[in-house]
Amino acid sequence: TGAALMALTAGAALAEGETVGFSQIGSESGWRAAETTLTKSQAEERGIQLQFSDAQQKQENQIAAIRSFIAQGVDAILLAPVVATGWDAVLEEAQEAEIPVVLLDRQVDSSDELILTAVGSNLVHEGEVAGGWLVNEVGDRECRIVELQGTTGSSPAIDRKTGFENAIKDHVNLSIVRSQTGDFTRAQGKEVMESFLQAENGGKDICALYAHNDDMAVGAIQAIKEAGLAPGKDILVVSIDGVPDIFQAMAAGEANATVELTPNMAGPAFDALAAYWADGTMPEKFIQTESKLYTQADDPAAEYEARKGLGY
Ligand code: GZL
Repeated sequence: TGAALMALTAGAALAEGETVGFSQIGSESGWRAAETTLTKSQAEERGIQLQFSDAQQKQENQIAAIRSFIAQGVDAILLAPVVATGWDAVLEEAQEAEIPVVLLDRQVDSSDELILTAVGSNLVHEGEVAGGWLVNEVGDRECRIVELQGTTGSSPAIDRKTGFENAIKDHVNLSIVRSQTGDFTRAQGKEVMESFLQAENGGKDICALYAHNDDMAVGAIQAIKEAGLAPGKDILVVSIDGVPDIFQAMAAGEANATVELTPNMAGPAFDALAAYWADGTMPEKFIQTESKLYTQADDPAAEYEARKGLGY
């Protein structure tokens, strides 16, 4: 919850003088911006020198940044991998240089021998929670669903789709009739939703939108309104992240449910690194953050207040 996020610095393990390179995907969503803000503030709190690189959502820029961190001889590398494949070579180079790599918020297909640990949510579970909410909400009613997928080839796009499909597979009245990537951004979420609305009888044949993140849902909500329909009523809206703007939409009755993803991935990452630097303590290979469902019944206006200004 918002309060938990505010307790970030409680018990922050110090690591005076260490230098960490952070290869961040970009700033494609409000959630990503919050993760960057919190990583920088956590580094500050702990006396860590952070070298920050924004890859503009391009894997080649991330690989170049990691190589430059290796050349600099940093004490650790944080990597939020834009896609799941293509990391073996550069992760082997980091291992050769004996620089520990910690993954944030997304997974890679490479062997986990090549990373110190990965901090993130159970992405399949998030999709299952979102799908489970919709199953309960519609009951036996026929429900044609459109899906806005995250960045193609990213672990959240793959796993959130799997989880949602797991949740609805035994309910023949629910079906995904259109599914396309909106690349986790508001602009593309709006654009793709406009095409879904046109293709589905002006949106009259759409019962629900499942968006892999809130930013695409917020863009889609705009498109639904411009099509003369009521988001949250004519078309149910369920998404993932828990950014302030989705709570604002919920409070206005324009969105129905979100699965919260904490943007504080750096806290657990820096804690694991502090222990590793101190005495070689090896963390678990996956440090899971919690996923919590919020609906209109959970005082969305208060949740908005608790999160706004946290760097989203
Ligand atoms: C999920 C994370 C996703 C967020 C999006 O762990 O990688 O990336 O859900 C962001 O908002 O673009």
